[in-house]
Amino acid sequence: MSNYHIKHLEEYYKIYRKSVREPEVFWEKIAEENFTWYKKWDNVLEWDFKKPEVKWYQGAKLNITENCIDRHLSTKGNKTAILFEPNNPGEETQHITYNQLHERVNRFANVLKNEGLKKGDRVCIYLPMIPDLAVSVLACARIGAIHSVVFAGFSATALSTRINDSDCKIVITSDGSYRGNKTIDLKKIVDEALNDCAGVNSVLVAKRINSEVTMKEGRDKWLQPLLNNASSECEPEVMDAEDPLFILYTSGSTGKPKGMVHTTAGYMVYTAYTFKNVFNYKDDDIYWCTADIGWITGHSYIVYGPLTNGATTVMFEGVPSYPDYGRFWEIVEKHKITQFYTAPTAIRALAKEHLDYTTKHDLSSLKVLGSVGEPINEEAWHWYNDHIGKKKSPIVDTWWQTETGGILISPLPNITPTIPTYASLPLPGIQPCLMDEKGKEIIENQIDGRLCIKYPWPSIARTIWGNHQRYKETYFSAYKNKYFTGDGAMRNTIGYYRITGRVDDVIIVSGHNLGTAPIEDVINEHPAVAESAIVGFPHDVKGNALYGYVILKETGDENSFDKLRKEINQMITEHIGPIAKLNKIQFTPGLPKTRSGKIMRRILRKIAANETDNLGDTSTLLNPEIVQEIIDNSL
Ligand code: 7RM
Repeated sequence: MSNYHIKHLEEYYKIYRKSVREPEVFWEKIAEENFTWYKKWDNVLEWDFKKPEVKWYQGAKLNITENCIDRHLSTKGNKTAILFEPNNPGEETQHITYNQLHERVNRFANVLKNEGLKKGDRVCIYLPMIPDLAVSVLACARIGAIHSVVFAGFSATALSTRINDSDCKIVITSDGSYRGNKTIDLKKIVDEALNDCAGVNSVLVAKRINSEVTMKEGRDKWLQPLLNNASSECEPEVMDAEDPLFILYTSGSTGKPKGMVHTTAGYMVYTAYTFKNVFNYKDDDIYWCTADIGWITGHSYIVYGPLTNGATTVMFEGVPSYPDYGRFWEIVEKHKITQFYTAPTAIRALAKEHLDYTTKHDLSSLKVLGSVGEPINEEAWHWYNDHIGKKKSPIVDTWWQTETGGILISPLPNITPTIPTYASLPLPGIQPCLMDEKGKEIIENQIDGRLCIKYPWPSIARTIWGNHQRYKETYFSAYKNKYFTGDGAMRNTIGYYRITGRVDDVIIVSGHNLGTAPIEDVINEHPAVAESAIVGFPHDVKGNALYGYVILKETGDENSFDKLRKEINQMITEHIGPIAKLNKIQFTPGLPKTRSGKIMRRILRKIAANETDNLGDTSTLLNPEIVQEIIDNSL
C-alpha cells in the first residue's frame, strides 16, 4: 500500500494535473498496484451525468473484505486492526488483531448465511460503537449482503422508515448501549420499530449491557451462541465491481431520508487512497476517528479506508464528556494516538471547558488533526491548533458528503499550507467548479458560488435506493452535466476552496449575498459566546433580515443581554460591515441539532419567521426539547 503516497506540494500539483488530464489512466494505475482483484476490469470508467450513470472498473471481480483483512494476514496477522476503547474507562481496552478480526468476520458471515441471507439481501445494523458493529458490517460485505447501518441514536420511527425503505430482511442489534452515565435499551427500540416492519423475520441480538430484554420466539436470537457454533472459515463472495456494498441514509432538506447507494470497487479504491494521503498514514500509527460508524465518516474512515491500508483503527464507544471533558485527551495519551479526526461541534464543546482538561494530558504523539462535518470556524480552528496540535500538527479540514463516499477537498498534512476555514485544494481526481445562480461557471476568484463537481470520482454514490429519479433531480438537474453538492463555496486567488455552508443558508439582505458561516465566525470570536446560528427572516424593506441565536459560555444575566447585543453587532460591523448586522439576537442555552451535530436551521428559520405551527419533522433531533424553549423566548 505504498504506491500512492504523495510526498510534497510539487508532487501533488503534478499528480493533480495528470489526474485531470487522464483520469482513467490515473485511477487505473492506483487500482492496479494497491489491491487484490480476482479479475481485473474490462473498462475503467463509463459515465453519463445526464442519465445519470457512473460505472468504475466494470468487469472486475473482488471482495472488499479480502482487501481489508485476508491480504494483511501474512504480514500483519498479529497487528491490532481494531482498538476498542469502552465507554467506561474502568473497562479494559480490547485489541483485536487482524487474525482475530478475520476469524470474527468469518464466523459472523457464516451466521448470516445460516440465517438464509444471500448476496444482494439487505441487512439493517442498529448497534452501538462496539466491535460487533464493525464485524457485522464486514460480515455483510464478506457474503455480498448490502448493509444499511442506522445510527443507534435514531428513534424507532426513524429506524422503521429506513428498514422498510430498503426492505431489510434482518436486523442486527444489541440489548442496549452505554452512553456516558446512561444506558439505552436498543432492543426495545427495535421491538417498537418492528411493529411497522412486516418484512423482518430475524433479529440477532448482541449482549452489551446485560439488561433484560424480551425475545420474540422464532424471530429473535442471541448472537453469541450462533457465533460460537459457526465455522470460522467463510470464502469471500466474488463480487462485481459495481455490486452495491451498502446503503446509508442521509436526510434531505425535504422528504424522507435518501438511501445513498455505494458500490464495491470504486468505493474501496477511493477510501483507501484518500485515507492514506489525507491522514499521511504510516505503518505504526494509531489512528482515531471519533465519528460513529452510523455515519459515512465512520464507514469510510473508521472501517474501510483504515482497514484496506492495514491500519490500527480506534473505535470509541463513549462520549467526550464522560467521565469528564478530558476523556478524548486521556485516550489520545493512553494509546499514543497519531491521527485524530473529529467534528467542529465537538471541538467547540470542549473549547468551552477549562483548559486543564487538555494540559493534564500528554498529546505529543499527535501528528495530524482532522475536522469534518461542517465549516470549522476560526476560533475553533485556532483552539484546536493551539491547544491540541500545539501548533505542530497540521489540521486537515476535510470537505465531503455521504454522497461523495470519501473526502474530496482537503489539505494534505505537512504538504498543503493551511489557512483557517479553507478546506483548501481538491484531491487528485476531483474537479470542482463554482456556478452562479444563472447556471454559468464562475471562472474568477473571490466570488461566492455553488460548488459542483465536473467529473466522476470512484466513490460517488450511484443512486438513491429505489428512486433513481430523485437522485437525478437532487444532484444532476441544477446544473447541466455536473454533480451539484448543495454547498456554497468560494475560491481564493491561490485556488483554495472555502466552503461557506449549504446554499440554503445563504441569505440575501438588501440585495447582498451573506453567508451565515462568516458572520457566525465573527460572533463566535466574542469572548462570552460559545456558539451561534444565523438565519434569515422576512423584512419589509431589506427583503430579509438576520436573526441570530447565540449560546453563551456561561448563562448570562438578563441585564447584560443588551450590552452583549451591542458588542456583537459592533464586531460584525467591524469584521464584515453594517449590512451583516443582526436585527434580532436571542440568547439560548442550546440549538436544535441533528444527531450528527448539524444545526437544523430549517427550525430556526421558522421560529424567526414566527411560523411555529408547522415546524415539520423534528424526529431526527438530538435535543427536541430545546425547540419549545426557543419558541417561548423568541423575539
Ligand atoms: C462527511 C459528512 C455533508 C455536508 C456537506 C457540508 C458539510 C462536511 C465539511 C462541511 C464545511 C467541511 N457528510 N460539511 N464537511 N462543510 N467544511 N470540512 O459530513 O453527508 O453528513 O454532510 O456537511 O455542508 O454538504 S454528510
